[in-house]
Amino acid sequence: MGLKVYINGQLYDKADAKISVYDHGLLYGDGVFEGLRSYGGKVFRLREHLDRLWKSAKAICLKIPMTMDEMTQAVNDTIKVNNIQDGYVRLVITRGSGTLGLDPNRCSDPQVIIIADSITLYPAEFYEKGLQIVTVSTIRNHPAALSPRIKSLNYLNNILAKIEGMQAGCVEALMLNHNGEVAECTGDNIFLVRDGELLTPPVDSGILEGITRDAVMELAREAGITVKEKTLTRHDVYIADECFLTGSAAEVIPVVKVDTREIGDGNPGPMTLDLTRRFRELTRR
Ligand code: PXG
Repeated sequence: MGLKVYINGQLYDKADAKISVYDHGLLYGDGVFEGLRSYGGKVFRLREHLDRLWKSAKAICLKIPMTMDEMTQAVNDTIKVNNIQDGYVRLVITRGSGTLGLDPNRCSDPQVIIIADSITLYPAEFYEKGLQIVTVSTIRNHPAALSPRIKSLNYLNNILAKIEGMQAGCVEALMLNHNGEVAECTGDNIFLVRDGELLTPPVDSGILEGITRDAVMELAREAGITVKEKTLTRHDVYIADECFLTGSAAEVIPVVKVDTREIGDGNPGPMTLDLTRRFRELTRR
């Protein structure tokens, strides 16, 4: 039996799961999404993801045509019919099909799509040895143009940065904001360790408020580590003792080189390894 995709309350075979070419999600990237992980058949921090989804939708004046409880049920049902244990869930809300013009008011109903699939992880080697990343010239969207806090279907900013990173031989890329400060990576938040403290850019630096970022800050505080949301520059990255990234897909992954410069001693650091272990425990318990 093949994969089943949820669209507006119905399940379709993957090959028949289709959306109109007039949907403004396709025509203009007009819509919002979430990427979630499930562990042992249970979605990690589903409520937090739904909160963020609803806020993203509100920010673009898109009304999600169901309640959070209904969405919770739909997500869990979709995971169940697809027999997903450790997997990936993609939630997409599009503006709906409309006319060939920007006006969102001329669109039909928003389309609700839920895909529950398996997940392709970074190779284990990346977690053991750590990633090498580069700072790319593509800056993060100016918050006054399109706030990075909105997880919108318009991801070209991140994709262009990703392409730049890949052309430099890296699977992730560090993005700065319009002030030249450290923001985040293309699909991951960034953390530094310096003098035993955990540092990460504040939301004001123009980043997505990652669910994994929140979880890691909580875990660190529980472990008695001082956590500071602080404006960071590339200088801070270069002099850091440790560096790691967080995201639903990547979880916690060490970074050992940025712009060909070694971070710390060039190996994943002790706090990174400790927080990786704590995060695994949190998700697998
Ligand atoms: N920054 C950006 C720009 C992201 O897109 C994160 C940080 C990490 O946030 P979470 O909430 O996941 O800790 C993201 C998340 C995908 C995919 O399929 C992308 C993300 C997450 C999961 C899957 O590309 N981005």
